[in-house]
Parts: sequence; structure tokens; C-alpha cells
Amino acid sequence: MRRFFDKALSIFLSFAFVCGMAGCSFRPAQETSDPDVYVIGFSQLGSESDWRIANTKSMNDTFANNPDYELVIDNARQQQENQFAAVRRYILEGVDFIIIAPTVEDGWQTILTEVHDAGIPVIIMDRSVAVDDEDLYLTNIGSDFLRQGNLAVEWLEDEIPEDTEIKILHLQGTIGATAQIQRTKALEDAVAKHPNWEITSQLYGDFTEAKAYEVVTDYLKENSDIDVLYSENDNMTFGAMRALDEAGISYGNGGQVKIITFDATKEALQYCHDGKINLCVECNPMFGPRVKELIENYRNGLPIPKHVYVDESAYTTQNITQEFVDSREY
Ligand code: GZL
Repeated sequence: MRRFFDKALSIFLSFAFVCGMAGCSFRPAQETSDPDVYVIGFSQLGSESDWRIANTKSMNDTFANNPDYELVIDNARQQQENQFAAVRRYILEGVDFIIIAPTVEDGWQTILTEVHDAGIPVIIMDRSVAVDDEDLYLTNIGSDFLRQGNLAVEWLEDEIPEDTEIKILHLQGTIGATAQIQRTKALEDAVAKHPNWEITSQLYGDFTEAKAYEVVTDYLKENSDIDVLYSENDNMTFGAMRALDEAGISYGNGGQVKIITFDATKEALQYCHDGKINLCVECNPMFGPRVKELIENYRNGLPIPKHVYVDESAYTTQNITQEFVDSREY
């Protein structure tokens, strides 16, 4: 932590001198009272969904009241450039550790090389990064998104008789995000395997409720012949449900449209229990305790696997109770 203080002081003095000359103001880096506190710089990609809010809360709950750590969080508002700026600020401030929840997989080679050259360890959390050298980060902790997608298509295969034709409306998350890439791959591979399955359209919902409501509303003006909605996160599903309601199209158990959604947030599970959503595929955001354990293993010189997956399941109206829904943390 001493490095953080020395760096912050020297940067502050140099910037103050420059700013004094240029007449600008510079807010000193986040300062902590104890030089032995381990400072973590966390570049969170945004606050676009209930899942993301729960993910940030899990990190805060884990580190915020721990006297040994200081967690500095930057919200990139789903812009990768903002993540780069935050990471470079953390390097300048000399934090002890960096955590990145990347918006998309591409574009991280340069910035992760800068972090590596600065000698700061990095954990990639949630989605993945596509870099030439996996040694640029300690580990990638997140979900097996392809397994999530395969759980969804396996459920659909059980639901749909072999020779029945189905039309699938596909709502995609942020293009280039690992969750989007892998959940899309599972569906596209299944459609290639089932000649009676058709994707009528792939709409871009960016993992947000507002965008999904907008694109599904527009789509339903010209098309209403869909049998399945495959939506890559709950918030997009909520937007699509609003659009379906306004178009007078039924969904859920006994409805025209079977709804498949990813994340399994409490609100989605309640809809599932009530028969309005057919399948919720879980995507666990509660990474805080596991990330803390990985950081402590690193600090104690213990081995860390390159990929750490979290446990997840899939839920239907038939296999959840109101008690289970009430028990959920997020
Ligand atoms: C999945 C995560 C996705 C969620 C969305 O791990 O990256 O991003 O499924 C969130 O809700 O926006």
C-alpha cells in the first residue's frame, strides 16, 4: 500500500504543478487512512440490469466494511473507453489490485499490457476478454454462458415435438459480450440442428429493458407470428413482455409465446412461478466472496486457476415454489 501513497502523492504534486501552471483543478486520488490498506480498483461495466446492480452490491458488501481493503468502483456506463480511462487512472494511482468486468471481449490487449507492465494483478470478472496472452490476467471468474444457452435449448427440445415448426424471436444482449456470444451460439447451433426451428428475427436489446421494449414494439407492428421468445437477459424480457401486452399477444404457460430468459432475478422468478415466464436460466452475480477469496489466495502465494466458474441452474413454473422465490438474494 505504501506504493499507493507514494505514487498518489507524487502524481498529485506533479499534476498540481501542471494544473497550477494551466489554471485547472485536480482532485487528489482516493486516499485511505491506513497505508497498509489494500486498495482495489474495480472497473464495473455499467448499471444496465438488475443482474449488474446485484453484482456491484455483492462486491460492495464484501469489501466496503472490511478494514483491510478499500474498494474503488468506477461505473463505465457500458462504454469500453470509460473502462480504459478508469484502469489507466488506477495505474496512475498505484492501486494494489484491479478487477475488470469487461463490456465486450475485444480491445483489451493494450490496456491489459499496460497493467501487466505496471506490475498490478488483474482479475477479469463476469464476461471474458480476447487477448493473445492469458498471463495478462490472474483469472477469469464468471459463468459458463454456453452451458446456460444449452440448458435453454435442451428445455425447448423437450417442450417441442420433433416435427412441430416453431418461430423464435431472438433478443440479443450487448453485441460482443461473452454472455451474448455464447447464449447466441447455443441457440444458433440448435436451430442448425432442428430444421423445424426458425429464428424469425434477431433484435438488439443491449441487455436493457428500455431498448428491448423499443425494438420489440417496432417488430410487433409488422409481425405477430412467434411461438418462442429467447431473451438473453431478464431486463430485456420485461421490456418485451410490456410490448407483447400492448400488442395483445399472450405468453407464458398456456400462452401463444413461450418465454425463455437468462439471469433468474427475483422478479423473473416471480413471473416464472406465476406462469408468465416459462424458463429462467440462472446467471449468478454474487461474485464478491469468491473474488475476495481469490485475492487472498494471490496475496498468500497460493495457486489460482485461470478460469473459475460459478454454480447455476434453470427454473420452470413446475420446479419452483413461492418460498424459493422469496428466499432469493437478488
Ligand atoms: C452475465 C452478464 C450479463 C447479464 C445481464 O454474466 O454479463 O450482463 O446476463 C448483464 O443482465 O447486463
